[in-house]
Amino acid sequence: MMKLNNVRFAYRVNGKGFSVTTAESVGNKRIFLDVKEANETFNASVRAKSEIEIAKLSAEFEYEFKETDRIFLNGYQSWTESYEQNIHGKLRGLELIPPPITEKFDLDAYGDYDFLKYSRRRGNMHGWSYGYIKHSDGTFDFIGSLNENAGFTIIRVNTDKNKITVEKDCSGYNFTGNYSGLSLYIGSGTEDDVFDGYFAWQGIAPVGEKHIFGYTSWYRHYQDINEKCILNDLEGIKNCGYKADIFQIDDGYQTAVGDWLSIDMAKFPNGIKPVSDSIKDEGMTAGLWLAPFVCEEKSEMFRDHPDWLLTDDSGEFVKAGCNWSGSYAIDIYNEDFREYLREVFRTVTDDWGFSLLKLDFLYAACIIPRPDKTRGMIMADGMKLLRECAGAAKILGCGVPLASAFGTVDYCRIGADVTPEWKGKTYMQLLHRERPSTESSLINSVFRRQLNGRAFVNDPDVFMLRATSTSMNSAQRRCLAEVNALCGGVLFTSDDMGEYGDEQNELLNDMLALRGAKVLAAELSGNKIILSVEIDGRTVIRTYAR
Ligand code: 9PG
Repeated sequence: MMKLNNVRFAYRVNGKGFSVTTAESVGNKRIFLDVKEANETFNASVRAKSEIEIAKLSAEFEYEFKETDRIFLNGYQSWTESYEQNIHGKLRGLELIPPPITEKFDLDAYGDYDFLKYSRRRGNMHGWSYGYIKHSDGTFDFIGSLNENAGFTIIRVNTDKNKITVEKDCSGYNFTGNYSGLSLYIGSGTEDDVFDGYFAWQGIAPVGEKHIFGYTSWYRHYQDINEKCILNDLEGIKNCGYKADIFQIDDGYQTAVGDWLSIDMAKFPNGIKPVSDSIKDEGMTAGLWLAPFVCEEKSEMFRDHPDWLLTDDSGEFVKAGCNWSGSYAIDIYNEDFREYLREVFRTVTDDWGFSLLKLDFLYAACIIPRPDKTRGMIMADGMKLLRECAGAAKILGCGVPLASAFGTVDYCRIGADVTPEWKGKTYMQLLHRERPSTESSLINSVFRRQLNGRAFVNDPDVFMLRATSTSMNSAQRRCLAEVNALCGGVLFTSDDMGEYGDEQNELLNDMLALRGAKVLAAELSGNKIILSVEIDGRTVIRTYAR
C-alpha cells in the first residue's frame, strides 16, 4: 500500500548544516541513520557520536489515492476539529481571521498554527500522531506513530501527487547517542484490525468501553458557581432516576486560575470540602477541574512567581490563549512549581476528598520546544508529572495533544466544548479549530470514537436536554445525546435534572439505553452524519443532520 520513496535527514554540527536523502540506512564518521522497513512497522532512527542538532527528519511514501477514499488526519489536541475528508479536502487554519484578531486573542496558541504551515491547496492536509485512509469497501490503510513521547509526528497527504509524508516534530533538538526518530505502525484491514493493531504495537492494553454518567458544572453556570447552585444540581441528579457516578465541579471555585488552594469564599463560604463531602454522601465520586500548566494574569502565581512562567527566545512570557484575565504557560521543569503542584494535588485529593481530576489546558506545557526536549517529550514529561501527583485519583484529560494522553489518563476529552447553540454565531464558526462549537464537538465524537476503550474512555463533552437557556430544538438535543451515548463513554450533563419534564426524561431514558450499542461505520454526507449501529444484534442506520 505505501511505498517508501526516501527519508530526509538534515542536521547541524556547530552551526554547519548537513543533509541526506536516502531510501536505506547510511552513515558517516559522525552519524548513523538507520532506516528499517518491516511487516507492519517503519523506523528511521539516528545515532550521533557527538552532539548534533536536528533540522529535519521526514519520510516520503508513494500512495495511490482513489476518488472514493476518505481521509482522517488527527487534529493537534483534544479540542481540534478532526473529521474524514474526501481527497479534495483541505484544512482551514487561521487564514480567514484578520491577523489583529488572532493576535489580540492569541488564537494561534490553542493549536499547531505557529509551528505548522497550513496548505491552502485542496488535497493537501495534515494531522498529528495517527491517520487513516478508508476505502469504499470499508477497509482501512492506517499510519500511526509509536513514539510520540520522543516527538510528535506530522502526517501530510498530497493527493494530487499521490504522496504521504511523515515528519517528526524535532527540529532544533540537540542530542548525542540514540534518537528513536520516526517509529510507525503502518497497517491495513478492518477498522478494528488497524486500531487494535495500533494500540497493541504501542503496548497499550484496552481499557474497555466503560460508561460513566454524571455532571459537570461548566455548561450551565460557567464560572458563576457557588455552594447553593452546586448543591441544587446535586439534588437534581440524585433524583433523576439513574445512579450517577461522578459529580464534577468545574472552573470558578478558585479565586484565580493558578491559585488552586485559594477557594473563593464569597462563593463557597464553607470552603470546598463540605461540598465534596455532600457529593460523596450521595455515593458519587467528587470531581474537580484544574488547569495545572497555566495561570492567569490576575493570579498570585503570576504576581509572585514570574520565574515559574515559560518564556520565549526574547524572554517574553508565553501566552496560552485568551481565557480569563489572560492565560500564560508554565515551565513544567521549574522545581518549585513542581513542588507546589504536588502540594495542590495532595490537598485536593487527601484533604478535600476529590478523586476525579479534570486536568485542562494541558497543551500549554509544550507550546515551545527546548534544545534538549521536543514538544512530544515535554508533553510526555508533563503527563508523567500529573500521573504522579494524582496518585490514586482518576484523571480526565482535556485540551491535551491526544497521543500524550494515550494510556496515561483514564478519561479524555476528544472534541471541542459544546455551546447552548447548535450552530454558533457566524463569526464563531470562522474562529480557530479549537473553538467551542457543538457541531465541531459532535463531529469529533464520531470520528475519534475508535479511541474509546483503547486509548482511554472518550469524553465527548456534555449532552444538554434542558429546554431553557439553549437555542437547540428537541431534535438537536436528541442528536447530541444519542451521538454521545453511541460514540463516547463519559456521559455528563450540566443540566439541573431536577427541572426535567417528560420530554427530558424520555430523552435521557432513550439515550442511556443506547450505551453499549456498537457503531460499525460512520460517514459524513453533506450536512448529514450517518451511523451504522448494531443494536441488540440488528444493524440499523441512524442519520443525524448537523
Ligand atoms: C473552563 C472550561 C471547561 C471546558 C474546557 C475549557 O478555544 N477556546 O477558546 C476554548 C475556551 C475554553 C474552553 C475550551 C476552548 O473550555 O473544555 O470544559 O472546563 O475550559 O474554563
